Amino acid sequence: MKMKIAFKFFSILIMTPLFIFGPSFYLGETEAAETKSQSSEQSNENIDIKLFTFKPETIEVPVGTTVVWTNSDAIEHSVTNGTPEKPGMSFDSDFFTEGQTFTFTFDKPGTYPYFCKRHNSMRGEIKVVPAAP
Ligand SMILES: [Cu+2]
Repeated sequence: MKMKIAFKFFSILIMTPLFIFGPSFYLGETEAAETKSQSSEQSNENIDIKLFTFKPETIEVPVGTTVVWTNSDAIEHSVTNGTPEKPGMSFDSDFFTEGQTFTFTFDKPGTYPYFCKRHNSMRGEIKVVPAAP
């Protein structure tokens, strides 16, 4: 009988540190996961289309950024990848009018020139750089 009681106490002695340290281990993992999700958080950049101009014309963004173009002219424009001489394949909003927006998320680093299909002098450029570590 005495041996049985001693064994009970012994097992409590072993279990206690698990109860004390167990949760803190889990907390550590949770913090790491939160930090990771914060660093890969995606952001938005806004470009205004006004008076036949993309404003700003050139921006540099980290990969994963979503760019939102808003047409503020009372006339249709497009946001088309490439140049009038050599259209690209990445994106083409087609024509959209005042108050409407076009949204595109840049998932790969690179330089993305773009233009308006109706007004070929309207040009812009998105430079996508690798995300900060
Ligand atoms: Cu235009």
